Amino acid sequence: MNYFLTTPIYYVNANPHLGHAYSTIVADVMRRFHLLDGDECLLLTGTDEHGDKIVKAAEARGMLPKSFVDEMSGRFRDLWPTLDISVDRFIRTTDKNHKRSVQAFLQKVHDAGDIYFGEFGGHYCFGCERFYTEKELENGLCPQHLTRPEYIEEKNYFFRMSKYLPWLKEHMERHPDCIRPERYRKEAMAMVESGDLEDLCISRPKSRLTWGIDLPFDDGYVCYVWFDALINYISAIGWPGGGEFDVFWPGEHLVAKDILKPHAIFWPTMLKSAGLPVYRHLNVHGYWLSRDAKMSKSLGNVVSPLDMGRRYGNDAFRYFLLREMHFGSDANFGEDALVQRINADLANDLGNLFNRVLSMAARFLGSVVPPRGEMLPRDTAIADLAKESMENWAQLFRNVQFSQGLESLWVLVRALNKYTDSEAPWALHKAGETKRLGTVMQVLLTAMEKVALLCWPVMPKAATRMLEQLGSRTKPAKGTLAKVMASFAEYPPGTTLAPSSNLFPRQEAPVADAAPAGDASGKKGEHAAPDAGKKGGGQGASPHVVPPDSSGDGATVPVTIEDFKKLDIRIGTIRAAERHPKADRLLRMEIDFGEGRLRQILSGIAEHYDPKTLVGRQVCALLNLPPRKMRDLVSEGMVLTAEGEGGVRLLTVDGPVPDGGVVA
Ligand code: ME8
Repeated sequence: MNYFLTTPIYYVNANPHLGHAYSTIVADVMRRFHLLDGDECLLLTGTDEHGDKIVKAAEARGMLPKSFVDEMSGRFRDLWPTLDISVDRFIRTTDKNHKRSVQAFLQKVHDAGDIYFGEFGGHYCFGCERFYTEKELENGLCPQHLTRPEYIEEKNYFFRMSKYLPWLKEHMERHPDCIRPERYRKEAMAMVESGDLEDLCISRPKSRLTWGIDLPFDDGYVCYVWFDALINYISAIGWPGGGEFDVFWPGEHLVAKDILKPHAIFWPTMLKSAGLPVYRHLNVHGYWLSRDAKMSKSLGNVVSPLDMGRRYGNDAFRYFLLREMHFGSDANFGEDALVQRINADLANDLGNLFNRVLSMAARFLGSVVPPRGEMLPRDTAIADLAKESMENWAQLFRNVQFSQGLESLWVLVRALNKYTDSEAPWALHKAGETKRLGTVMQVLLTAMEKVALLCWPVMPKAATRMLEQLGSRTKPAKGTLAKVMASFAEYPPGTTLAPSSNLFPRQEAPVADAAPAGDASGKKGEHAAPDAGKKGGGQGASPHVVPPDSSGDGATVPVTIEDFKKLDIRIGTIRAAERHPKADRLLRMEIDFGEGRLRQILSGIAEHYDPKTLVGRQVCALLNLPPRKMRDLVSEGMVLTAEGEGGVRLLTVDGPVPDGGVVA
């Protein structure tokens, strides 16, 4: 199938911010997903360069509109590749071809008898570039910009939009998924049914504004910026005149709810009047909020997408945006939440899976994939789960439910970590059960290759690295999804694997970010805190010293010496150590802190240390934590560790210290 997707074309009156980046990243994710799904894809974005507010912004910079829009448009165009977004077409409304299309469109609608000349007065918001009715204003202010609109009265051209409203109503009824999620179709339907919609004023007299496209039938007027802008979706693919238009139209659009009305009401009626088919889907997302207010240029509370991409890596940033926002609802942007997601989902779940499996393959198999032996029911259960999880993922991505789609993929990631725990390849290796070890590693690698491919739409670079680390021959390309979903075949024996993997280093919490995370519709706290029981943080497991972060700015949370003194960190000697009988990753230690008794401490270091080698060693531990039960055993503190190249290492002292010695 041919798949044509558009983002809004962004106003060039200010720099791109997180909201623009989100829409364009989502569009890139959808394009990549459809490519894997076998579609011929075309992604269009661009800039909206006409209208009053662009002129005002240019004046404020002391520039002519043309040089101003040239510079600003370039900022948008150049940003997308730096966020790993692959754009196929970039349109500017000042392009000659676009102007020609707009004039052809206007003429067509005029010829159809759908444009008339009349007098009009209304409340005009320069920010929105549109008239508001009294009813639409909130306390006399524009609901988007919270500014007072200007009352303007003038003679103008009008598009007979009201003529097409009964048709539009029927169209929306006949195509229940034309606007999704459903709540926005309902909202659009309510607008149509309200009886408040009037004909659309589509011109501005040149006496007031010259920065626009001339009306073909009256050179005293320029075209209203929204009428001009919407036509970009077809001018960019060659309308009128065939070419890509014939191949790719009807396409689908992606917008935020701020511009629902022009896309749900103006645009389909314009297309109908011009005798053109309506888009397939209008996909509408919510707002990124910053401290509970819509992030917007005019409110000045914006987050720079480039900063976030640089600080945390594009893949992690993109993952966060797609996972955190339930498509259609609002979400608060918080750097704290971003760090939590990176640590929980990417470092603890996905990154850990790759690192432990590849490290074990290096240690036990010389990084060469062995053949697969007999599949036991617990192995086929993983194959079944992989199939189910991939099918759910694909269905949810098709329906623009990205957060849920990622969650269904993570069901598999987490199951693979559990499978590793329960099959304990290290124990199989020790017991010399080579065949079974081969099968377990095979199951893991086959499933991990699928996970890597499915990560590609959201995290293209990390997914490519994962596939490389797996020595995979699978390439993310047109139609790959069907091949990967078709079977759970043996992973090619003899493949050489990377010896280890460090895809997503753990991140530290940002310095000061009070913004709460979660869904602004009220569903807060959706993001999981790093799960102490799984690995990593938390008492009894190991709080790792974070390895130096190449992408980060090295920021830490400042504390006072008083804060530090609250921590009771001491040196003790390990008197006994053994594996936790019920948790493969945990070791149980009895440690002497000179208290006249031994303390039991559990730590998630079983993969990295043979318990026998630990007895007699001195370690550092944090003691004043409340006791915590982990798989039936109580841990009375937490030994400190650091994450090194070859795995987790215990913190110790470089000479003997009396047990109970205070770390200060
Ligand atoms: O409206 N959260 O341009 P625009 C999520 N030129 N998305 C956001 C956002 C936020 N806080 N802020 C902006 C225009 N966006 C017109 C469009 S289309 C024919 C003409 C994104 O620069 C979102 O996609 O104001 C929203 O719809 C768009 O930017 C508005 O961009």
